[in-house]
Amino acid sequence: MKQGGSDAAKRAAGESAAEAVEDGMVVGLGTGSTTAHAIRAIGGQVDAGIDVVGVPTSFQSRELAREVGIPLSDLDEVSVDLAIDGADEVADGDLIKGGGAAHAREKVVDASADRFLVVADPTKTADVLSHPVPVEVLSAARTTVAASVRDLGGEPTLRQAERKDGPVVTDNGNLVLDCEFGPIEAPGALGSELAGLPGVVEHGLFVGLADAVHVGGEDGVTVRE
Ligand code: ABF
Repeated sequence: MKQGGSDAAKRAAGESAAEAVEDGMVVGLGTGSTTAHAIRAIGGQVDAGIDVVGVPTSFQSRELAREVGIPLSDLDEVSVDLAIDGADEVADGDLIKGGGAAHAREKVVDASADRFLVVADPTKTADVLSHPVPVEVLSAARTTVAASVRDLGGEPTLRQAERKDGPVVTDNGNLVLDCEFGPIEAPGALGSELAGLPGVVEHGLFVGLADAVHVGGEDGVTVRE
């Protein structure tokens, strides 16, 4: 995951996107350190009296939202007006996500939202997507999916836990293959190929889903619609 961005840039992006939250909204709460700034800002809005319900995308975002006092629900009960979420890489509004292994739930929530805002620092932006694509797979499918990824021209690596004592296991109980494809000139086509492989739960290519990208920087925030 690209993590070179400053905390100030991440904060600027997160707080900028949180300004789009309005009284009465249901807000999708993404995952990662940039979105965490948005969640804290929304918590401040709740403290100030705004009526908001959050739909978390991960254990991490659920815990933070609880900590800052955002009432929570899920997609069985509510529909999302606005989702705010981070990315590992952004190019022309398309994203690679999943550095936190939460991209399956993130995609469900982000894609369901009436409006989806991406929050990022300048180190995440690129002309062409080229970050490894995280692919969440059923444990039983890790070898067959890895072979299919190689057939598609990619190089898969099973994501290991930071302590190196075993693989990363997602909130859904699955494994993650980080798939290096080099520059991805046709992310929609690659996403369709990956989605069609038996045993793939979800991949981290988010194509055509974002409505705007808030990029924080030294001189303020640039919003790319
Ligand atoms: C989630 O967190 C992911 O989909 C993405 O991989 C990551 C971004 O984290 P950060 O904002 O900490 O760079 O949004």
